Amino acid sequence: MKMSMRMASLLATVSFGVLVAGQAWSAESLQDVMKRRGLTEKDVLAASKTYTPTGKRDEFIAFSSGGQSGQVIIYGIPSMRILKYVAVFTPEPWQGYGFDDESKRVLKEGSMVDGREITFGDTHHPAISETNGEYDGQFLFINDKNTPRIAVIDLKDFETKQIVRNPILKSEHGGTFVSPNTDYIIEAAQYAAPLEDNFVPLEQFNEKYRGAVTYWKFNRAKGRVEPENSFSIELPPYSQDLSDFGKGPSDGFSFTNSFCAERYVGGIERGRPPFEAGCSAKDTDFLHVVNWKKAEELFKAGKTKKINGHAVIDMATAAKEGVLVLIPEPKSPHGVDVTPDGKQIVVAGKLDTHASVYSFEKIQAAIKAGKFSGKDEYGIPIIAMADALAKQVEIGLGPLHTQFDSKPCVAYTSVYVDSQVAKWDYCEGKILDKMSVHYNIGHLMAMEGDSTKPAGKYVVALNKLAIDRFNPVGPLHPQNHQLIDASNDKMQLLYDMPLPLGEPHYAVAIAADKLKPHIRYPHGTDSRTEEKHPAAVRAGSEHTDTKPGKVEVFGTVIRSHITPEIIEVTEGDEVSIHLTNLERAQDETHGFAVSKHNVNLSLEPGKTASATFKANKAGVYPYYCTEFCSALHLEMQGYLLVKPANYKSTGVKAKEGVSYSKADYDARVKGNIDTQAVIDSVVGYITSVNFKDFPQAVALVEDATDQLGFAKAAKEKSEEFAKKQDWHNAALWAEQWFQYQVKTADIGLRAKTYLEQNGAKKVQ
Ligand code: RUQ
Ligand code: CUA
Repeated sequence: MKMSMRMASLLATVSFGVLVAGQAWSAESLQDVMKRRGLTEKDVLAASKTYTPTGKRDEFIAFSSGGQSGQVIIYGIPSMRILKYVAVFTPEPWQGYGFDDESKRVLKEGSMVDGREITFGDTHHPAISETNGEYDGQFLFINDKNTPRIAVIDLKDFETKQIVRNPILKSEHGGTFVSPNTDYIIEAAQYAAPLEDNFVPLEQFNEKYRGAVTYWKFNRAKGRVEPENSFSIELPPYSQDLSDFGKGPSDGFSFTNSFCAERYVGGIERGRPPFEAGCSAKDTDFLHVVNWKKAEELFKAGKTKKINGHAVIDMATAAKEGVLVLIPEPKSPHGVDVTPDGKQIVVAGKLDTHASVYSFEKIQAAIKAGKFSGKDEYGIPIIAMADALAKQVEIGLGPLHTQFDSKPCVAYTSVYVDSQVAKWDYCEGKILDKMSVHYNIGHLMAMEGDSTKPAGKYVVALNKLAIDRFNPVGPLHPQNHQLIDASNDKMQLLYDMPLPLGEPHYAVAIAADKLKPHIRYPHGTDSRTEEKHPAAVRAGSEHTDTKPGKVEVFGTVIRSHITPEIIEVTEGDEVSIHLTNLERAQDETHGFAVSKHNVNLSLEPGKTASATFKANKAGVYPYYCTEFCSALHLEMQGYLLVKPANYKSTGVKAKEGVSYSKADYDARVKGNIDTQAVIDSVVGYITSVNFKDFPQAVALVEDATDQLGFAKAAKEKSEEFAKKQDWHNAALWAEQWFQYQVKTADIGLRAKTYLEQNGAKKVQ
């Protein structure tokens, strides 16, 4: 009776990973459902283009700015299922970001400003690393508009590895954009300010306030930005906006537009009309054309000055050496987007109904011929608009950003005021289709739509307002990303996805098969340095170092216990807990949280992470695993005992809650022998097939073998106690032996199911 219950519990446990989906079909027909839910045929067609059955994957993966959340949002296309938020500029407890020592170091690189800790970021433009102008899926970069800085995310594990603060900007917007081989990442200023960190009165705006564009050098092999090899170009105080790198024929150049070339300074309380009036008064602003290859030469030749330790090419040098020219562009432009062939540059203006298409060939010809219409007040040569423009196309009210299709000459432009996406031909200069979106679209994203090889198929409208699209959740509404089928001549709206985490500005989407992330780390990895963690340990070598005032724990986690289970320290000690997750199986993450100490680690398979804190108050603090990792997840627990400074043990002996007899011991052993038979049959199956050809199964088998080894050690301990006729401890160790068996069987059965479902073959 007892035994069968234990077997039942074993089977209940192991069925965790083995459930095969197979719900019965309801009796309703498609017509019934359409009628009941009020769906049209068009709705059902749209649903069938985005619905992704369980177990099926998406074709594209989108990386969206998380706006004010300071994070990156990742979702799949066409399912629009959110897959992850990557913590970047803001602490995020689930990933342990800003809670473990390792990520705190990354976050601190960019968060300490003049003694103030910045825990907010305003992300705008993500960029995927490129090789020859095509997305390569290795790295993602993103900027913070508010505290100018950029971050590097490694797409091997989707973690933020580096944050670099801009040493001269006080505000930025036009980042991040990568050069065709990701040698440089652009970060361009927005609101002009002195490049030094001092106070300068606004009355000296024209003379002392400046914009700039920074070219961050990226070292691909190291996966890090190199500030010492990076430089900036000083720019006039024109409120620079978005930027883009040239490609193909325009490789070596970059383009940055601007929106307040009037250099107007508002001040409502000083009786002046607001910024919005003065900044939109003139008919044109300036497109900045930068020969960055030439600028790089100047930088390498030392023709720079240092501001806050950072190399800056001043405007006079930039103008004299032909690094910088200006071209008028219509009224308050926003997006500047280079066509996939690199021959043209599309600029769209918020207050102009046209998209202006500039010809790079014409720009080059004007520069070569020295054909300038004059200079601006800072001595920078200006090319007349007519000498650079290829055409202007009437798009609608408030065109903003442009993305490109896989079909030649086809572009999509977001139209903010009209709340539309316009599909148009930039070679012929004609509109092909228009579609309404909901509402007030900012950026839009085509698949790989700013690379040299756009993939077509879908466009996503990143709408600024949702208004009435979703169930109301209070005055603050989610954002609305709308998926559009762009594979036919006419665009079709497929799906509305609410995004409730900040206001995403730009997003980029890459073919999913270009991403090859790890499923586990090599044992004991510090994920932020990507090196072996100095505090990593293996099973059996866990230990604690106690020095006056400092306790350091070197522990492990594995289903379903934390080693150590009791940590004793003295009030006032600094405590560092380093934990290594010994698991190799996919998705076997453990968490680690300590009551009342603001500690939460995320320990993915193979990772080592640390928490350092002050145990400043005597007391009893439970700690536990925060990921539901196994049937005995709740038992994955322990105690941090913080003893008062001069605590003396009272010598009290613990009384057990329950005590076990020889009969209990015998029953457990009998059950364990039966369980072993189950395990043997699973092992028999696995070794009878070619499991070694399946890396995922191999990882599971390795984990199962570990657990079986632990089972053996627990069995030996139980037998030792039995020899001494200490039946209580013998029964407890026999129980632990069983627990290891359960885990072995659980992992083994997952491997078996995986092998069966993936066509493993019998071997002789
Ligand atoms: S944007 S406001 Cu890219 Cu249109 Cu940031
Ligand atoms: Cu480990 Cu829950």
